[in-house]
Amino acid sequence: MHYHSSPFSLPTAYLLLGSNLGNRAAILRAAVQQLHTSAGPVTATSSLYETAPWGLSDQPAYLNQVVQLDTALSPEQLLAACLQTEQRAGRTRRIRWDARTLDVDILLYADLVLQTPELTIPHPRLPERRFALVPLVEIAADVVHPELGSAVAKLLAVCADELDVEKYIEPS
Ligand code: A4P
Ligand code: MG
Repeated sequence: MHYHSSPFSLPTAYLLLGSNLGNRAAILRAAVQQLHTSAGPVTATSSLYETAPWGLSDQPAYLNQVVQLDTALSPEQLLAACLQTEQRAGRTRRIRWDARTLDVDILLYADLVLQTPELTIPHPRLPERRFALVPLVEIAADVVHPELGSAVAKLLAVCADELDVEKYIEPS
């Protein structure tokens, strides 16, 4: 398969990490370490952001972070690595959009557009969510959304989401 990356470089993927249960910052830190080992070298991480819950509002605030990595895994293998990292953080699935110790979603995978029952890339709700766009733009403002043909900074500029997204300062 060919992903239009340069001949000697691995595809670059962007993952969104989210946690709203437990020691959220520690859970995200451990997840970045694990993904570095299981999915490929992490080449950039955004700040942590504290974000108001989107979808089901009656739940605690999230911490969200975007991670950039170079990966030798296929999209399906990368999803498996994401799910394994969630499981190690003690994720239990109850209802959609419910509180969770860790959620790891694939936002972008090089310039791939893919839709299967298990996996949609780019993440279908990325353009509607400031909690994903703000950290993504912090580290990769010029990356182009391959379906919409716009830089992610442009998607953020026109995003109608008004929920709070604030940089998170860890209590010392
Ligand atoms: N799946 C399909 N495409 C992808 C992809 N690009 N990346 C499938 C990851 N997974 C993908 O996910 C269900 C299945 O989606 C996966 O097994 C995979 O096969 P899930 O994590 O079990 O379910 P979920 O997360 O509860 O549901 P959903 O619809 O994926 O929710 P979202 O869109 O992930 O939203 N508010 C704030 N502030 N911050 C958040 O991080 N997150 C959510 C979850 C809701 N509200 C939030 C946040
Ligand atoms: Mg998910």
